[in-house]
Amino acid sequence: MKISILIIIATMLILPVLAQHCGSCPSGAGSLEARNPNTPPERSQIMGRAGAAHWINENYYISYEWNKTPRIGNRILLIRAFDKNRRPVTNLRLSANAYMPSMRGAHDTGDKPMQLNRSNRYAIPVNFMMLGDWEIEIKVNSGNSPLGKAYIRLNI
Ligand SMILES: [Cu+2]
Repeated sequence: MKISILIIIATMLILPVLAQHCGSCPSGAGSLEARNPNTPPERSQIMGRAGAAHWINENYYISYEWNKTPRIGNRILLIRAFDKNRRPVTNLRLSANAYMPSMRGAHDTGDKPMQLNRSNRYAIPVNFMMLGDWEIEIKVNSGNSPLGKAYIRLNI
């Protein structure tokens, strides 16, 4: 009897702590890293929702947005990069490859450099020519050193 009460009390104390992590962040390990870059457990490479911070390594994070809601047709993928002090970073090199995971090879764009635009966003056009599952693989490099990859998954 006493033990079960202790368990209930312990659960009540732990639950709010767990809920904090999931309150306003996307699912996956990436969301935890966004809050605490010093203790990365397993680094998910799948990015969460648009606008959310996604840590590439312990020093840099990126966030993405689309110029318009992705549907059939051309869209522009825009990515901003920041250092761990939340300062915008423009000296990294980003590249992107867009493809349909269920149709690999059919219309992969290939790994293409993203262009830094005047609003300090790395930009690349993506042509969604078919309904279905899409994925964009983003590579982040500092000079010639790869820092990490990130993946945007979506359904058109
Ligand atoms: Cu296709």
